[in-house]
Amino acid sequence: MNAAEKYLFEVHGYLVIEGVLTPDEVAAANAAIDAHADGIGIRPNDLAHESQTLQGTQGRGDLGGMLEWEKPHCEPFRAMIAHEKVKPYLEEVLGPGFRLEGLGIITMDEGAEGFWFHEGGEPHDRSRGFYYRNGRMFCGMTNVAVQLADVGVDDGGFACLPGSHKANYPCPDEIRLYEAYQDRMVTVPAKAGDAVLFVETLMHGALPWRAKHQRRSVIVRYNHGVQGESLMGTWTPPGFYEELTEEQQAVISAPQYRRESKGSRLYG
Ligand SMILES: O=C(O)CCC(=O)C(=O)O
Repeated sequence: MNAAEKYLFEVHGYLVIEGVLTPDEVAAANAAIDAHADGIGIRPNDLAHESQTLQGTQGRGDLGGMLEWEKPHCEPFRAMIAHEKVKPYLEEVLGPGFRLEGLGIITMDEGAEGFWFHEGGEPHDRSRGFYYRNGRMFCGMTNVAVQLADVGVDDGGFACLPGSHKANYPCPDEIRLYEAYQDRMVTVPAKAGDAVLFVETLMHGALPWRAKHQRRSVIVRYNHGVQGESLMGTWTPPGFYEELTEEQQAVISAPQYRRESKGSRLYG
């Protein structure tokens, strides 16, 4: 993560990482989704809430379970969880030993409804925090949205209020519902293969999808190494654990504490 990227991520709460996947890798992921398309669950138009501006003619689609799909279809998604082009960014914002919280695919066909703007730092949720201290950023849940289809300027899809990860006042409902100050929200144009890195505490949602082609976005969720948001009782490895590389295994291991500070020779 270079100095310009760090600056922009700290100020805005998100960043586009270009060219994470090659065209062949995008094609393999899309072929895997096509083969599992009957598993896409279309939501019952429940994400726009009562917003008049986020309404759509149909719900968005959700698809999961990709890490357990049969080979070769699980492979493009297993390759995403500890991707060498993304790891340096996650290490910078989450620290060493960052963990995977989960991943899922969002699909939107033309006319699909948007998603009300949620998160935004208020109320404060310690698993979704963001702060800067001792010369570096510390993030709670952080997402990498790998785009499997182009997102044009007017297509809709993921949108956010830049800088809202540092908000303190409660956000008025008319802003969350995209009924006021709409020009303050930004969508994030990207090419298939690019990834949008964003901290979950950034206020974000989605605008209705306007493009003819299907939106496909793989949301890969991470947290720092000591956070296990949904873990209770004993951690057990998933059935496919032994098929993963060491780096992939590391991101799905149990939460663990790793000392980061080298500020004093006593910590050396
Ligand atoms: O990309 C989107 O459609 C919204 C995703 C979202 O709200 C989330 O990941 O929490």
